[in-house]
Amino acid sequence: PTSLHPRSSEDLRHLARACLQRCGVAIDTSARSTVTARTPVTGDELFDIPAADAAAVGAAVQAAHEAFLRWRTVPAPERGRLVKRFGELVELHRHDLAELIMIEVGKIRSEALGEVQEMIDVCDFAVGLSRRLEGRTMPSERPGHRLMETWHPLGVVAVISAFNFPAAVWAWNAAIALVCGDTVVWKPSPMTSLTALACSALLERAAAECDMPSEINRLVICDVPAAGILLDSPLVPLVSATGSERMGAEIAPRIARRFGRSILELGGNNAAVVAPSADLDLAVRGIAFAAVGTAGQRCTTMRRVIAHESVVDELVERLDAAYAKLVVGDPFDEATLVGPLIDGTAFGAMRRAVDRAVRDGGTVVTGGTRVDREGAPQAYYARPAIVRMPGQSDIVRQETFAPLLYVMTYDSFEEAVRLHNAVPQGLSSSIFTLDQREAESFLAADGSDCGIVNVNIGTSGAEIGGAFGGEKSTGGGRESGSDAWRGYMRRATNTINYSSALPLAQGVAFV
Ligand code: UN1
Repeated sequence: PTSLHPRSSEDLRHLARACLQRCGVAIDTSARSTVTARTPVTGDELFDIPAADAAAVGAAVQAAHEAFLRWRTVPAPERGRLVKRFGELVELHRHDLAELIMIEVGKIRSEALGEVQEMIDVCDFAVGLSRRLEGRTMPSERPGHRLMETWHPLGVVAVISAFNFPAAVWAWNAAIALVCGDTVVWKPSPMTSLTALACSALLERAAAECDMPSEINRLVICDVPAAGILLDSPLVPLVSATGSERMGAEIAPRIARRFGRSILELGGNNAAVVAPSADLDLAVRGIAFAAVGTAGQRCTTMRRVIAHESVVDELVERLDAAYAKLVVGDPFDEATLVGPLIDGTAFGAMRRAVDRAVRDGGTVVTGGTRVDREGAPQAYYARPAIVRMPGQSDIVRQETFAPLLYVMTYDSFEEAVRLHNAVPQGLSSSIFTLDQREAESFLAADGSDCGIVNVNIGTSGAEIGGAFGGEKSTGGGRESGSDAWRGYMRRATNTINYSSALPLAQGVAFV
């Protein structure tokens, strides 16, 4: 798939430029204000790319709004044609996008390709959806009347995405928004601008090939103050944002103040309950992937295990053995399973969390230490950590965005559910059990309080066909599949009178 096997920052620079070029990105080197692309693989800077100032963000919103005024009347299946072409181009450039993700996020190839696959999948989903944005009809209480609802495009959708899924999260939002007749302004994480440039260029090419306006998607690589325009502009009816709980708490009231809508995907503190009957082979593999995949930097990453007292020792022993085999290192090495953390701040947070957990009475089973990469002092590789905890202390109740797994124990099933739900976040959850009563109870109204509840698989790696998102401090938003599209449209309720009388609802008599 690649002719290059990068090692040095110079190799990565070269590869990034080649991928960008193949995706049709021309970097304007004359720009006044810039951001610097960087790679966590070596910790070095790559090169500068142009950044948008507040005026440019305002102009992008205006352009996307004007495009929306035309786009909303393009028939939905026609809009689907554009998304279909975009999906084909993503498929064609699958390796270019994956390599940019490897360079900018440090994902291993298989996971980077998986992220690109998620983009292709959501395009497929959106294309089908473009022929079925269906509304309901309801019986009217009045004779000769009909009651129905129609779903209309909403307007400009601002997509604010995080570094960890630099392409797929935008694609979930953009593919659905576009078939819904919305246009998009995308503010990516400044850490993953190159991937954003490549994705946007491919969508722009799809638009040109389909004879559709390129302003249906505007990329704004900008700082936080400039992005404020997306939060405050009345031309942006919906902001779909992925990031920290802190970010969500700042932006949600600001958007609400102008009665804008938001779809929030914030922190997760995802757990697995491991019951006495669990198939431990499955549990060990499921937990290991969910806890250390993407170096623990998914919002769905498993951060807690709540294991029954009768299985905890064997489980921890087997997890320890599985962790010992994990190759931590350069994501371009085929053998690597755990790439770098995004930066030194992330590693610092992991270290502090481990130390705090130990002060709270925890015991480190494995990991938590830095793995040095020779000649790359700014690259932060870490051995994934497992810490056994006597209880769910404050640090366990927080999301630390790193491969750090806390293991606690339970005695009764009720206690497991109670512990499970006693965190602020509510994104993803799972139970490993062969006991149907327990599985069903975990899925029930008084079971897991998360937006995603799994049985006998881990917490991460959701398919695009379902609605993705979570409750409580995770923010309540839903993206991607199922009927999440409704969040990207406005609903009109229509009453049509086809009689020659004018009966009033609720039997009201008037003139
Ligand atoms: C995220 O980490 O922001 O379920 C998204 C998963 C992926 C998406 C994660 N499909 O792990």
